[in-house]
Amino acid sequence: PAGVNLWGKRDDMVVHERDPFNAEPPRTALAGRATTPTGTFYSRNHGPVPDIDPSEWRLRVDGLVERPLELSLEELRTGFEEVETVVTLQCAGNRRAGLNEVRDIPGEAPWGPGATATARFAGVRLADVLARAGLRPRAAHIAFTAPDVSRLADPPQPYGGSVPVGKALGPEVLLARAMNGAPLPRVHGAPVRVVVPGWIGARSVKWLTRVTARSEPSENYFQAVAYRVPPADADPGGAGAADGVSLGPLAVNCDILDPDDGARLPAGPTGVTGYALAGEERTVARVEVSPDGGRSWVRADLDEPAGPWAWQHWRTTLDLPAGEAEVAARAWDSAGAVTPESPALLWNPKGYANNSWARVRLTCR
Ligand code: MTE
Ligand code: MO
Repeated sequence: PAGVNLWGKRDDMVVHERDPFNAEPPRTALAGRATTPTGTFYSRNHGPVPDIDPSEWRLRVDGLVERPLELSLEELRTGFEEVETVVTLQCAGNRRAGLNEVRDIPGEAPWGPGATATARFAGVRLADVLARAGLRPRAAHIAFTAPDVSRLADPPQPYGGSVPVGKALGPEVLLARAMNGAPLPRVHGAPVRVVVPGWIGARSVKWLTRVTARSEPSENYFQAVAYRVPPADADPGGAGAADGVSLGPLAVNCDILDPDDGARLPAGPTGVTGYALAGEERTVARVEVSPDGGRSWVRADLDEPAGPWAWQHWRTTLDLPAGEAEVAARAWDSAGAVTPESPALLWNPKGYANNSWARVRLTCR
């Protein structure tokens, strides 16, 4: 059955593409929940979803290591300490729709606010597996490879990417086998995926089969060409794309999750909630919300995060007059970075990393 819930997702997912499967939940489905039910979690795929027999699956660990490894699922499970971390994943294309309003972005889906979500991931630390293999001194990057082949890469190429060794050795980086207390679903990377907290979702490689220690970043299309912010005048996907800056750590971001954009509601005191996420090694310091498109601001109350790598929900009450209202939100992180007002300065040909002020338009009666 080719329904929108083909992959166990809720019926009201916004499906950008069926094959490869790309879908996000409506924003209100993410509101007020520390973790996101798996059926609500966005799914971002560049190729067909592999169907891997767990008993056949092996993880190769090779490259600049003293002892190359080949691990079965059982060896991974029994040979290393089991850990669990609550992690917010965020696609670099989250909120691309806001950049599309500045200038058209051909060839990339107009993702809304829902290409981000939070789950409890369980597995083993990548650092422990790398310690078993023994990194050689020249190892500076850890590359991940998966079997799913994307037709976008020219020539077609399996998915991959890399992170610098300093990040790969962080205790938060997981080879995850479980999500929200259940075995990883197929669409989320079964049997094993990487989870790189605080970095763009693209580095959290699903259906992981190979971990390679290298002196240079991965040459995979999704590291070397895509997931870069090219010069603004570059032809998307064309020769200039690889000149851009490679995206890694997430910048502070913030969005309004309830009420929904376009909602009609009674005038008067109105509860407004959303999330803020500070990337890599930073925390959310402050969230402010505006009832009038950014002319005046109130400070929102921040919930405790479910862990150091998870988003924080915020809430406030605004007194909204009858008529049209634009509610905006902005956030600061612990390094003093703030989400920028306008998406115009952020526009880039692939539409990545929109962290401009969140805005929803409401009609109040
Ligand atoms: N891993 C593989 N093998 N293939 C992919 O297409 N997509 C990446 C990443 N890992 C991808 C992948 C991107 S761009 C994101 S944002 C996350 O997976 C999405 O993870 P999810 O589908 O579990 O939400
Ligand atoms: Mo992504």
